[in-house]
Amino acid sequence: MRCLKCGEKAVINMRQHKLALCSTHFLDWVPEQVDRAIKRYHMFTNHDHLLVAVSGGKDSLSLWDILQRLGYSADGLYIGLGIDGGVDYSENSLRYALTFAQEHNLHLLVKDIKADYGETVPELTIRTHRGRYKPCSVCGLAKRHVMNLLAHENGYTALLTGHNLDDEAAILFGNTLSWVGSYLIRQGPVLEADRPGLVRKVKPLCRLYEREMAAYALLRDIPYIHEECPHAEGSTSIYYKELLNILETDRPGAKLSFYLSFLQARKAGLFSSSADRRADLVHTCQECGQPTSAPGRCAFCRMFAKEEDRLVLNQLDEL
Ligand code: Q46
Ligand code: ZN
Ligand code: ZN
Repeated sequence: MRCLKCGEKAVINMRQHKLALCSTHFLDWVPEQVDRAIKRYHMFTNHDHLLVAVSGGKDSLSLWDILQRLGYSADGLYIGLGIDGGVDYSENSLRYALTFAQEHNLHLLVKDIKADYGETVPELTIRTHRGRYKPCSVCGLAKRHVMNLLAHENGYTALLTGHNLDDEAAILFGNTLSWVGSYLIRQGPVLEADRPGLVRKVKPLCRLYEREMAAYALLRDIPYIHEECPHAEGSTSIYYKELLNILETDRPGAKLSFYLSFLQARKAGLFSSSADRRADLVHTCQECGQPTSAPGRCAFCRMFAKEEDRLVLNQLDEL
């Protein structure tokens, strides 16, 4: 297979675009696609103060690399979740994030959940009602909270995550299977900061396939953590990705069109904004000051409430 642009040997064939490219042209094509998405969805401009959520994986590190190549200046944020899983997962992923930051002369903020709030994600999972059997639910809540809090406190105007098309299509598939209107209305490349205290969240890689991001990291020689989080094993999102991959094999472009058609339908008003549960974020957490849906403490602060408070909250939970 030959590169469509120069005739050299192709390193990747993207059937959904009917496009085969050599290494040089592929490494130019990826940032072009990202820049196009940034502009098409009005994600941010050079005047924004950008913070990239960096996990040490291929997507977030590649995103940071692409932003630098495109001339955007962005800081990174690594959140230590305290996940070991027999593979030192959090420690190793931090190492990759730090190495990348040092090599590229970038600024990385590091926040550790245990050091700052007293418990790791696995410890919280065992203790809390929310976490019982579901580390990802505790983890997701903690990550969203800490990311927003830090971005807000430090004056960042956009928070960037490395979600790729496979991630987005799998989330969309899950939300569609259960028709969760409040999630569907909010899914997209940009989540506006439409409440005081929230920072706008954007996903510049949302149109790029996972395999394209893996190829990019490999060809750019970006060292990253190859292991999946040990808690991801057996997750529904991985199952949905596998299902969508079967579909994609038979019908190249199916994932992309599933996602893009959804965005079009949403733009055309197919989903009612009355389903947006963020409209309920009218209260301010008495502990951390972030927006929340009920008076008193937000879900995150309740999760980390002191022992005596926990007893009361657990009793309330059980009512
Ligand atoms: S890190 Fe956290 Fe993921 Fe691990 S515990 Fe689940 S949510 S799988 S992206
Ligand atoms: Zn070429
Ligand atoms: Zn709070």
